[in-house]
Amino acid sequence: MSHLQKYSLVGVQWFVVGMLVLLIGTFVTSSAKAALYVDGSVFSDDFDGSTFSPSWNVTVWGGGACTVAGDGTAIIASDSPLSAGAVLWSDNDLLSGLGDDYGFEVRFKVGSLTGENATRDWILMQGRDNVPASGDWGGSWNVLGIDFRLNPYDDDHFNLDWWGWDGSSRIPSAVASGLLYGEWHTVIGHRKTDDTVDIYLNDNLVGNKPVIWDVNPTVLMAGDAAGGDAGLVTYDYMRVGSVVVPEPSSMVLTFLAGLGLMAYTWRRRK
Ligand SMILES: [Ca+2]
Ligand SMILES: [Ca+2]
Repeated sequence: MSHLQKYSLVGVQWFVVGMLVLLIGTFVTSSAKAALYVDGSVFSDDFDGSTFSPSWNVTVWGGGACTVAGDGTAIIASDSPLSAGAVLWSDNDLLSGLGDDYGFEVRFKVGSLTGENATRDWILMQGRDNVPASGDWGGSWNVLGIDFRLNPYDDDHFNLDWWGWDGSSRIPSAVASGLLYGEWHTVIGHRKTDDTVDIYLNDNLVGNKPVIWDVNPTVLMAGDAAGGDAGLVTYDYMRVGSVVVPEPSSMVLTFLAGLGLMAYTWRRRK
């Protein structure tokens, strides 16, 4: 083998090693990005089985319905008329003792949404201080901590909003616009020690809001509680607990493994 052929072969080997390291690094980086999640240590419901978790109270009226579909999902429906209602709300102390670093996560799919006005919106996942009594939304209650809402955008899309009607004609603010009906979406709210909430939509950070009233909630709630809206939303799961943030250590390990591989190749060549 001539010197020229030998050097050419060495070049190919280094190129292959370099490409391998690059590929593995890219794979690890992309999979690490998707790993942010809420562990469900405070509350978790995957809607398996045929009945709701005993932590939920179910209230429907005017033709609304809350059902466990038997395929690991829950369906909350108030398609028609607008005056129909359907809500899940937890026992009053479900979320007691959350501390100042916790998260909410929900995976859901929207079938339809109708809103009569800007203040009437679908409650995707919300914190409260209490729910007075079954079917009675008057009395003393407050939206606290975190409040994700859904509103219609056009025939095929909806908006993810923050902090909707709370007894004072509050208009929710849009966090993300133009989400597709019929597709699964995952929303995470990470309440941090700086008293703000990082909002993630499908693994992307899309907003940061102050903790509502700077107070932690004790009640969890979801659905249509208003006369001026309607909809059909399928829930895959809801979780409350610690936010697990991906660690960069896997990147470092990949880099070290790449270095080791190169050193081994170099030693064999000598
Ligand atoms: Ca309604
Ligand atoms: Ca599920």
